[in-house]
Amino acid sequence: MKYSVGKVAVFAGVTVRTLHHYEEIGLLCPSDRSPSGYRLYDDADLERLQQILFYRALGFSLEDIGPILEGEADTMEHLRTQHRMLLERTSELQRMVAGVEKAMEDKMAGTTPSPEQRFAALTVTSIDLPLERLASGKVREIFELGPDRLLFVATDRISAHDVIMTQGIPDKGKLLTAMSLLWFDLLKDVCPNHLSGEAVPASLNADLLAGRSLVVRRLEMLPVEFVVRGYLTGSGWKDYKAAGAVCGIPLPPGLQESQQLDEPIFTPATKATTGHDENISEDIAADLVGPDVLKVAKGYALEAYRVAAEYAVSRGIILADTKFEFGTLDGEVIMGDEVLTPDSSRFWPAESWEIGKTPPSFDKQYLRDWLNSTGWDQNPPPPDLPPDVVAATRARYIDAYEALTGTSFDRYLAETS
Ligand code: Q0Z
Repeated sequence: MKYSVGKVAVFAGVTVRTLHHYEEIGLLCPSDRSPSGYRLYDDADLERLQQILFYRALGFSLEDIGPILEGEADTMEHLRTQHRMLLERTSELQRMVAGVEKAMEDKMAGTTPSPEQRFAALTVTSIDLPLERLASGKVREIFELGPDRLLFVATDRISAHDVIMTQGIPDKGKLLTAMSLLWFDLLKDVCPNHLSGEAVPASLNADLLAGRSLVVRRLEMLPVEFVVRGYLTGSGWKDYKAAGAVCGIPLPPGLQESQQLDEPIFTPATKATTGHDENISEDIAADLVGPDVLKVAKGYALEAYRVAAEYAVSRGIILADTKFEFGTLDGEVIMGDEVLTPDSSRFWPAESWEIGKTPPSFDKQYLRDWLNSTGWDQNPPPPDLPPDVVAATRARYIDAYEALTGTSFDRYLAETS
């Protein structure tokens, strides 16, 4: 099989520009041209690219990778550097070991992995940094940079039915980070946010973090989720069916599932450390964070929802509901965490919205449908995701990003890596 430069870029999660650059510096020259002169990469080229990306992920410079691949990395200095880097990144190596073992199996069985399988090991599902870990979630990790700065990192992990899948979705963390940045920018006149605007310290391994990490101000987080709902779905629909109200807010009778509410409502929830968040009344939320802080954060959340939903609808997307998190710093209420990502919000393609039905999840429906088809009982361990499920899910995240931003994800990659 021969692959065009565009295909290879998508498979490997690099830009076409990067591939051209590798060719210019003589690191990776595609073996063939199509009759019309386009570059064509064969499996030997992909194998070399795979090795280049492994070494790059390990922090080697492009100048060093050529000689390493040609087998000339035998100076003591080289070895010392390698030794230090390998020790620093044990978990990353374990991931790569699994990838190499799979490649060896394929070689011995005489099978050629699909491009998707070949590059699956480049997905970032664990982050190991020489920093204290402040928190570790299903998808995100927070590290301490200093007394008043944190490093907020989005991995490529994905969960379904509250279980983290063994395989990640390549670039998912970058896509979610890009979306958060778009919204923080759009909401900058609504409320202050935790972005510090500072670059990730150069001493950290930039390749793994590029495009998926943010330096943020350390806040005193409020123990309440600031959920805003414009449509009746999920736990809001469940509570309404049971009690005719959500978080103590009575709603008119006769509403149907997925129906738009007359006005968006603020429906606070507690952050459960295990299991699911629990909807609470505004009075209980006021007890937890104080009435003055609650009033400010609630106002920010409702206005942020309004601005975001208006923007989304202009791009053909319904923002059904979303969850904000706030913290305080020197008495000021500040928006933190990730904002308006598919992990914290329900986005519906406007054309798939139908009153009385649950629209399919923009990002995870393909994965959920596949998981259901396997008969998995939703307890760990989850089944291994086949490459087509990973690829289809990645495509949905890219669709969501491109629909929301109107810009190509390739461009974001080129600008952040
Ligand atoms: C947010 C969380 C997790 C992701 C702590 N700016 C901030 N200052 C202080 N604390 C936080 C933030 Cl964003 C903070 N979380 C929630 C946990 C992964 C987000 F494990 N925890």
